[in-house]
Parts: sequence; C-alpha cells; structure tokens
Amino acid sequence: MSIRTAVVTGASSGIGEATARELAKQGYHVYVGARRFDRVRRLAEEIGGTAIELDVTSEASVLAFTEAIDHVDVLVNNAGGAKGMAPVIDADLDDWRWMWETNVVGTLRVTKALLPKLIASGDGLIVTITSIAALQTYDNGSGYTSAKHAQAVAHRTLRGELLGKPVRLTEIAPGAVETEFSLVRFDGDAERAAKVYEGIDPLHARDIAEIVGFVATRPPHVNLDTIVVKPRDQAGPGSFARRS
Ligand code: 8X3
Repeated sequence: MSIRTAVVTGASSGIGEATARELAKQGYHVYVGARRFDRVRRLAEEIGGTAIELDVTSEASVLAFTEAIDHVDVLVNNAGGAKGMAPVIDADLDDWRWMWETNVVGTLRVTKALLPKLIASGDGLIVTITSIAALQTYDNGSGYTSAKHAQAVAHRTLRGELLGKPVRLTEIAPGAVETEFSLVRFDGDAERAAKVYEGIDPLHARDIAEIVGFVATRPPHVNLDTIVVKPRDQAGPGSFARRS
C-alpha cells in the first residue's frame, strides 16, 4: 500500500501546525498549506512533508495547491478565523467578507477541489475545524458565528451527499483554544487577545491535534460526526470560570 497522505490548511501555526505534526507522527506524508510560506516550509522540513503556498480566498492559489497533490486520504480544513467583535448595527462589511471568504468559501474551494481524490483513495476522511460558534450565536460575534455556521452546514450537507462513497466526515467544534486566533481577531492587539484566556486554563493547539489523530485512527466503518470540545473552565461562548 502506498504511503497515506494528509492535507492540512492553515498549517503555519496553531491547530493546523499541531495537526500536521500529529499526522506526520502517525506516518502520513503531510501537505502543509498556508499564506505564510516560510513557516510551512520550515514545518515541512521538520516533519518530512511538503509545503505549498496556499491562500484559500484565491481560486488560482487553491487550484495550484490541489493540482500539486496527486493522492489524498485525509483533508483537514483548518484555515479560517475571526476579525473583530462588533454588534450588527456596527458591522464592518470588510471584516464580514474576510470571514465568509476564508471560513466558508475557502473551505468549500479546497474541499470541492480535493473531493474526487478523497473518493478515489477508497477511504477518505474530511475533518473540518469549525467552532462552538458554529453551534451557538453570541452578541458582537455575528460575522464569525454566521460564517462558522455556514461552513459547518456545507460540511454537514456533504455527509448526506457522499453517503455510499468511501469518505468519512468529522466536524470538530472547539471552544477557547489559545492560538493566534484572538490576535488575528483583534488585529494584532496582544493585550486584548491575552484577556480572552486570562484566568482560565484554555485548550491548546495540541489538544485539538490529538483529537484529529484519534479520528484518523478509527477503522473505516466508524464515522465520528461531530466533536465539541471546550476547556473545563468554559461552558459556552462568553461563559467562563475565571480566577482573578
Ligand atoms: C473560537 C471560539 O467562542 O471565540 O472559535 O467563538 S469563540
């Protein structure tokens, strides 16, 4: 049997990077894609994978990325993120466009392009990293929660559309994971980003990567549909037990 191949988007840091490491440890050849090519190049060198520049918001970039990959067994849709926290009345349309382009259309682009190869693998797996924001709404988060809901809906729809085909689909919906997520959301404001995780023990990228690893090691007849994971200190969006 040829070596199993995995593709991880948004692999330059955080959950994507940790997931690429985990899958490489399991023996996968991992294609790591991100806009920050230097980072994925270094990661690929470390894990014996292949780095390819990838901007999921660009049709041409996704095409070049997916055409460079002959065979794929596992696709981890991790690229995405949030920008800003604003009530609907003050919604920043550019932030909304970025979130929809990255989380929704970006995931759709990559998934659509790799689907024929995932089916052809005979035992494909698509893991999409959504968020608890794909399950609940919260005040000032509608740009992100709506995008995450839409991303998740496309993913869940595929589960039915691919029934009978050899492809499994798993949605992982994390709560607070301390990564660059909040730094990006707050436009590089490190102090504001740190406040999100202040006084709690958040999840770490590694925690989510281990779950992806668990999913990928189930036998082909087992489809883990949805996994919701939060820190013990979090009950839901904005609901934290903080130590002062
Ligand atoms: C991140 C979780 O609660 O900030 O996806 O939306 S939350």
